[in-house]
Amino acid sequence: MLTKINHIGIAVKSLEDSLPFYRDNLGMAFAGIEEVIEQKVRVAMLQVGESKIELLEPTSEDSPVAKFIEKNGPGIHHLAYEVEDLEAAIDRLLSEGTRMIDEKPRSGAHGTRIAFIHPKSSNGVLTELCQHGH
Ligand code: CMX
Repeated sequence: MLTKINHIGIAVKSLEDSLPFYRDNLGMAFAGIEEVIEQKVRVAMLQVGESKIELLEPTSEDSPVAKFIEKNGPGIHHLAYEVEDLEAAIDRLLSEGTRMIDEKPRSGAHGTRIAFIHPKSSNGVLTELCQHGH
C-alpha cells in the first residue's frame, strides 16, 4: 500500500527563522514556500534524497499546527507516506477499523492529495497518506 516516505513535517513558529538552519547549515535543497489554505499553514519544502522535510508555520491561531506548538513547542509534527491509490488506502484502513481524520482526500502542498490518520490509531504519530496528482 505504501511506496515510500514522502516527507516528515516539522512544526515551526516562523519559516523565516527556521529555514536557514535546514537550507544553509544542513545544506538541504530548498524547493520553495507554499501556503496550504485548507490546512492553515505555510509550508517550506526541502529535499533530502528521495524524501522531503516540510517545515510548517501556522497561519492562524486555530491552525492544527498552532495548537500543536502551543502544547508541545516546535518539533516533529507528522510523518507522510506516499501511496499509489489514496481512495483505496483510505477504504482499506477504514474497513480495518483505523480512525481516519480525513475519510476523503483533501488538498495538500505541491498538488498532492492527502488524508490524515488519527494519532490514536497510529501509536501517537500523526500519519499522512499522500498521492501525487489530482
Ligand atoms: N502528533 C501526535 N499526536 C498529536 C498531534 C500530532 N501532531 N496533534 C495532536 N495530537 C494528540 C494530542 O496530544 C492529543 O492527545 P491526548 O488526547 O492523549 O492528549 C490528541 O491528539 C488530541 O489533540 P488536541 O490537541 O486536542 O487537538 P485536536 O483533537 O483538536 O486535533 C488532530 C488533533 C491530530 C486531530 C488535528 O491536529 C488534525 O486534524 N491534524 C491533521 C491536519 C494537520 O495537522 N494539518 C497540518 C499539516 C498540513 C500539511 O502537512 O499539509
